[in-house]
Amino acid sequence: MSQALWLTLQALVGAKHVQNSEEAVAYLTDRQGRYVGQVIAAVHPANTEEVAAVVRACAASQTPVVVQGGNTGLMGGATPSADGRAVLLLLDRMNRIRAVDTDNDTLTVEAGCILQTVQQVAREADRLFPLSLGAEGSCTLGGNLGTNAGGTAVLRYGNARELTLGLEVVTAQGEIWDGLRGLRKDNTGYDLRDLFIGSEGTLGIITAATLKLFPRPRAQVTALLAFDSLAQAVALLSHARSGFGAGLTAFELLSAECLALLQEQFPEGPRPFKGTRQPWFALLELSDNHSEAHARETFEHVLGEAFEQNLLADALIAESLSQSEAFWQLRENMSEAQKRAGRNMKHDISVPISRVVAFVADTDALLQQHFPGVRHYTFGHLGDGNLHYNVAHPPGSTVEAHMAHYAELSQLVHDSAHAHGGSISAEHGIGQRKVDVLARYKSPVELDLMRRIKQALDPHNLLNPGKVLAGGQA
Ligand code: S2G
Ligand code: ZN
Repeated sequence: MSQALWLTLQALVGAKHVQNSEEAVAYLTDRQGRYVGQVIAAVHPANTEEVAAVVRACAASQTPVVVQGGNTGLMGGATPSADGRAVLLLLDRMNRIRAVDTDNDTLTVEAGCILQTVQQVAREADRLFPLSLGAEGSCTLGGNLGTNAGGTAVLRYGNARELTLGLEVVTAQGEIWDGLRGLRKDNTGYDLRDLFIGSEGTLGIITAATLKLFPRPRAQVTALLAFDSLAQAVALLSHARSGFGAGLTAFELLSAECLALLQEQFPEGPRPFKGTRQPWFALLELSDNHSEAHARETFEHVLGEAFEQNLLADALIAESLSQSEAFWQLRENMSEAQKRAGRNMKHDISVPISRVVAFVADTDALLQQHFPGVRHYTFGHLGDGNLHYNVAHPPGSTVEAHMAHYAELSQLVHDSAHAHGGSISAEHGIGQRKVDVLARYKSPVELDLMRRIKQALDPHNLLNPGKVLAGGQA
């Protein structure tokens, strides 16, 4: 069967665009090296019609299809299983910019476009496409939409879902849904677009999207702030929200341990607040549509009030673009800094902002009680209530010994987030990493509704089986 399918796939996309597992090895391991898959074939279709034809051929032979963008995900959502039954669909050749409409402020791109390219195309049209995250140099728009990616500008612009107006999707049956409408208002039946976004390739294959474009800010002011407590940082966030309004673009938290790790792993990087003992820091950014002078005046006014109200301990305002970029580089180096220091237990939780302080205090205490000495690296998108609550091995222990407790320790973290009214996955999705724990935090009604949607759209469980919802592997 797989030989016949192999030949069919070659006929559909061209022999040189069909690879076996050995040739496709680079695509078969997830970014963190946790999952290794096997495939019947890895195919690189040139366009949506070829994607649809490949899906129809796989459906005819009941062959699972796993779609992959830039392979930058952290939950193993785009890695096929080791049973070798699936076809891996790689959208790297589908990277066309289909339309730029500055009057409608929309941009239509194919799923294989690298996020950084989409940002660049928007810039060249004197617009902003605001989705921004550490992996933007290699992640693709399709993957961003598949996981409803967040990143550092959610505070002002929202997740990938809020940035998307239309979609083109290939269904599990190999039909093409052309929903590439650039409409900001369209109330005509169920919202299929928002259903497919965030479904991680399990309901349909996103092949193109019509995205919102925004005015490019005339000026931005970035500062690195120091706090005597997390509660003070949360209070400052609230003050900045009311002072900056929609101009508040980012509020990224870093613990002192994170700052120390960054300086240890990137000794050539900036060493802000050298010698101070504050436990918490944050990167604050204001975007302004008037002028540099207006931005600066607003920023200094709001910060002056904050100092008067003792809402922060210290502030470094970037005096130049390069200093602002250095502050951002500090934040974006967090992933690499952790990687250089050795694997740790990553958590991508969200809680209501009003519960952040309690969540961190309770969970830190809980972990120290059960796993004395573990090291906390807590950072992330405080403005969205989304923390990367990462935990590294205690001094004197090893990564292997520490990671052996992943399930137990992560359950404590996830239970704590749940107890504080939060989520076990704020932006990274479920993938295969969290499939087995999802049922612990979702009601039977919610799980059953999701299963019924999956059953309706992909009754043979051929699209990315084993991801998001438990059941079946591919
Ligand atoms: C970020 C990266 C994941 C991690 O930097 O915002 O999404 O925990 C994270 O390193
Ligand atoms: Zn993040």
